[in-house]
Amino acid sequence: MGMIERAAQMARRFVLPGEMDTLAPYGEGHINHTFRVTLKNSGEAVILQRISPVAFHEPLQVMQNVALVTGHLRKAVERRGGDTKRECLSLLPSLSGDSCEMDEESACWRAYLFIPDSVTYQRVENEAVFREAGRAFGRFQGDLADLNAGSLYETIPAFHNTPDRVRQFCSALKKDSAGRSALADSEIRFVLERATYANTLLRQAEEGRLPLRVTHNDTKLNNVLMDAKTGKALCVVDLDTVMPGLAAYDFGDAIRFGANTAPEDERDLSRVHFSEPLYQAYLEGYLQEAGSLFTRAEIDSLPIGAWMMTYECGMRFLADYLSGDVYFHIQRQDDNLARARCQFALLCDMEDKLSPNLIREETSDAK
Ligand code: ADP
Ligand code: GN1
Ligand code: MG
Repeated sequence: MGMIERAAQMARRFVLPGEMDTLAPYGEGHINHTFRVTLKNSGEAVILQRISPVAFHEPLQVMQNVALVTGHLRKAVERRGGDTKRECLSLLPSLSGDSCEMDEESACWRAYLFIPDSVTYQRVENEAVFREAGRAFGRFQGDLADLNAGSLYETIPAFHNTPDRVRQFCSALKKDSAGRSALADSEIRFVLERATYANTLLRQAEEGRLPLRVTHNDTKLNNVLMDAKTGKALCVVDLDTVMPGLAAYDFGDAIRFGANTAPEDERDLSRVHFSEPLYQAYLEGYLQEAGSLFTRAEIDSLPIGAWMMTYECGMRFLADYLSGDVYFHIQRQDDNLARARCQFALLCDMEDKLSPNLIREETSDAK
């Protein structure tokens, strides 16, 4: 059975707010399979998703986290008199009253109400959009500040544990299961040369210098919905990786994607630059909403987060290339290599432009 047919079959197992009309793939996520379902005689639509079993080994735990987090965010929206249909995600129950359904291949499916009159940007078009994304993730952080981090499952263990990612990279390199390591010689060296810095954030956290918070952990621009009319941030989506983490992860991952002057998979590396104005715009929006929560050490850790998430993500793309593209969706055979190259070009520019902040960190570490 093809994926669309399977999706149509699974859609019928949820309580939809109308009769299904059309169903089509939706969005540009790299992990889950997402579909938009339109309904007959209804202005409403539904987002149907197959959670990736490769990425998430315990989908029921993912769904428990999602239910807890969406419930908590809904209360925050209610408290500020917001619109709960558009400013937070609404899970739809299945016919058997559960939050998800398993298909015949044991993959887990769920459904959300489609948030109307919203847009997602695949690229930062200007500083205002990125500042608004910063506000959205800052607000998200603030709204979840009173949720006990211990009540959440770790849906992908050690997700942003960069030294662990280095070990996984070395193991993929050793296996070389797709026989591609000779094609990525300089990129492999690039990763290994920087491996000694992989522990910087984690060490600060382990020493109690950075607090663990409830973080999103996948703060790509296309995980924020904006109001199609006003351009204001509406709702943060893609909650599968919400778990305990550092503010630097959320800040850093957003910067990795959005402060790049080129798309994440740009092949012409002369177009790839780290934009300081975009970095500042996101920082402003983020701190406007969440700055009062943060300690001095946390604020100082944000540029390190930008470096770390760019390094880590490039290394993850390269590891997946070496393993034969088992994790990230691809269109072309060498997409993961192109994505890794792009992250590394960005990292080099970041090292030039952010170095005063990175060096300050090294010096204060030495004390
Ligand atoms: P993935 O994990 O594959 O990235 P996402 O949960 O981010 O999946 O969904 C993919 C895209 O679908 C998002 O980038 C966003 O554009 C859109 N989307 C997700 N949920 C909703 C929703 N409830 N309403 C409208 N659009 C949504
Ligand atoms: C994946 O699901 P999506 O496309 O928003 C990945 C992120 C990477 C990102 C790179 C669960 O995000 O960690 O940074 O691709 N999500 C997961 O584009 O691995
Ligand atoms: Mg996504």
